[in-house]
Amino acid sequence: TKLLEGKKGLVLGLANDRSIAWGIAKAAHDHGAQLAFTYQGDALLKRIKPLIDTLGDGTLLMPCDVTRDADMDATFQTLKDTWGSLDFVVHSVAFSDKEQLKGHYKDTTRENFLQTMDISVFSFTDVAKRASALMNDGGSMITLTYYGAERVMPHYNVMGVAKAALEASVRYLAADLGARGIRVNAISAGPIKTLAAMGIGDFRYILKWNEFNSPLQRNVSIEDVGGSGLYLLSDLSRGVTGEVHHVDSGYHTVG
Ligand code: 0WD
Repeated sequence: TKLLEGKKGLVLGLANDRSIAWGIAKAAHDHGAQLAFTYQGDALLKRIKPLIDTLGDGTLLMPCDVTRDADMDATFQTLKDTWGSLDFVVHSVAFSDKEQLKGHYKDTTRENFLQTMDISVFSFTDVAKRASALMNDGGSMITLTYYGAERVMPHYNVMGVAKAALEASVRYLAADLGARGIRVNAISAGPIKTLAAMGIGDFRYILKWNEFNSPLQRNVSIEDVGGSGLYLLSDLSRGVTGEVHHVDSGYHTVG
């Protein structure tokens, strides 16, 4: 059976075929979902258009920098005009100056702290508010987080602080939207070699460390995250909200 047949979902944060967003989008598409994607700027369009084309007709593609209200307004207006309603959201967006994803957390600047929080935390709250307005029959929203929210990880710094705030937002949003049958959860993914991850200091070492030390003795793939994303987006997880679900080969149990 197709778990998302007849459902319509918005995916934010697709940069290329290594993106976690792509792993989740593929799983959702395989299970019958109709998808809309946003991309951050024209530079990304060239890379993601061929990916989107593999999903067939009816897929929407819209430019959207999540820090710009005008872009967010336009994105949700298009969704409203084209689809009229929405069933799920995948938020897979984060950013911090890579000069500050190494060295010490204490050296984070005010400017980068605020930008990191704006793109990586507030954007999910903003999207949740706007998307929930289009969810007439319940819904499911997921965002992506990392273990650096719970424990100090080398070089993760301000992004760890942002992910802690993101995880807290998941709980508050779950409480705000639960009465309408809208569920809000996070996936805490293990390290995966993506564009964003390559900006983190010593990332290759972190990958090796997780591979050797996690219970499953391997790193996770975007397909692994896709499977768990599918569960959280579908009715299989209808009793689950406000949860941070670890898809990390079990690393959080030992690390
Ligand atoms: O190890 C990893 N890769 C993990 C990633 C482990 C655990 C969690 N995550 C999280 C990330 O923090 C992020 O929230 O998963 C999410 C997706 O990240 P990804 O798939 O690892 O990375 P990537 O493919 O680069 O997608 C993130 C995208 C950006 O890519 P770049 O590399 O260009 O920064 O987020 C988008 C952008 O496309 N993005 C924005 N989108 C709209 N407006 C903005 C913005 N202002 N800034 C970044």
